[in-house]
Amino acid sequence: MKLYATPGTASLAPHIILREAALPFETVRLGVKAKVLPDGRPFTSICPKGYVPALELDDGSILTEGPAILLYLADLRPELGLAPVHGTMARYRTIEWLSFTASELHKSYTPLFVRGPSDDWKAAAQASIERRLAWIDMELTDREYLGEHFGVADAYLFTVLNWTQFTLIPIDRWPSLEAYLRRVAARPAVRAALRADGLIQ
Ligand SMILES: N[C@@H](CCC(=O)N[C@@H](CS)C(=O)NCC(=O)O)C(=O)O
Repeated sequence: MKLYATPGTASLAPHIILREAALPFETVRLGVKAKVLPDGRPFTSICPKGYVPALELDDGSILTEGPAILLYLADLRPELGLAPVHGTMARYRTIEWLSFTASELHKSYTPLFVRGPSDDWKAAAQASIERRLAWIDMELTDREYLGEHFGVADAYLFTVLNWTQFTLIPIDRWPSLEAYLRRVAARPAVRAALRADGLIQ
């Protein structure tokens, strides 16, 4: 498999799961702005959506959308429990978290990182993120991970929460959230992914 990835972006989540599951993969690194393949073709020639993460499967087909990629990878190694078994309530809870992270959190960060949005828009995005962080902090009060143990929803939530350090949002306002970030960041596979992406030394 090939993971098309841009360091520091949402592609960190499947990168973490590939390493947690010890699956064989190679990474194709793309720039933040110019997404050009190593052979010079535009990334859109193989992935018309033009964004990461994208996973090239062994049959050459491309799977996109972070939550779909994460569940696909977890299901390749079901014995590891990175996603709960099909048909269980725990599986739906995982999908609930993935969906929340994608639609309520991930995209709220975008106005904080790109040029163009007005100050009002940025302030509204930040206020929305802060409301979500306060709720997540409450949810994490008495648990280590989102499910019974570390899984795909944690990889995605960690990836997005990790962007908070590049904003003016003071994460130490939410102690359970801060502790959760430290806990996930300490996992060997997460450290390896962060290191490979140049995000830590
Ligand atoms: N809906 C996509 C969104 C992925 C996404 O927002 N990717 C960003 C990086 S965090 C990206 O590659 N943006 C570049 C672009 O849209 O051109 C998913 O859930 O995977």
